[in-house]
Amino acid sequence: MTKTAFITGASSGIGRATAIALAQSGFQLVVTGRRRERLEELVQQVAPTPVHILTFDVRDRAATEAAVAGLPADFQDVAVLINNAGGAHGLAPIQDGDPNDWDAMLDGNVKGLLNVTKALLPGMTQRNRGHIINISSVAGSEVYANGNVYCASKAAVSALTKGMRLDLLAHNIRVAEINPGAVETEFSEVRFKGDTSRAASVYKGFEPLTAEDVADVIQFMVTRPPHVNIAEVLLFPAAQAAATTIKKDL
Ligand code: 8X3
Repeated sequence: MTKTAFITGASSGIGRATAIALAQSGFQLVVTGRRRERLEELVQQVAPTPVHILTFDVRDRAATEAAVAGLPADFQDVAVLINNAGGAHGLAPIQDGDPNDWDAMLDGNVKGLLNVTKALLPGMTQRNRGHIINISSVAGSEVYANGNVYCASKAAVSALTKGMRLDLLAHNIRVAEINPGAVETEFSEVRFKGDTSRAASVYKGFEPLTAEDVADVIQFMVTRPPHVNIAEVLLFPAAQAAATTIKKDL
């Protein structure tokens, strides 16, 4: 039977690239996001892979539960969950931080991941099978100046990954995290609220990872045999040695 992968935040970046990679590996997909048009384009791109689109905000627990409860029968047995939705909002000293940005990061990156996971776990625990990949970040293990709440949200994702792995062991559910460094996606545009030149400057002078580079590794992680769990991956571009140590030729 075709396995189903459920990918949050699939309308762009790492989520979208992962959806394409997993379709190539023979998975059928549930793709979620807030931008239906973008998800419909993705469906065209991966045709003839069967895809079910869900548009809901992971921060809305009731909407998340309703979306998962309403999955068509063919898509209900989710084998792989990619918790990708999330992002950074602002990059400012804590004293200048906008509490609305803090809410967006803590509600989206942390509680959103919990909402989606909670909705899918009854099926996985009943089946005694599942594989969950959380997209965390180098920011989950390294705090950098002005990263404060974003780093805290990713530290929470990394802690939750370890906690989930312990708690779900009894149900044969593999839980893992991938922690990318600099990946050129819409990440910085969102962080800098649409300031495209500031966003572009983050990736100037070196070759950052692409969303496809990250998706390649996720594809490898989820296609290992059932007795193998690649529990943690720290993925940097070759020019990066730590969160804020990047060799740039400017
Ligand atoms: C994205 C990488 O270094 O901007 O999580 O935190 S970083």
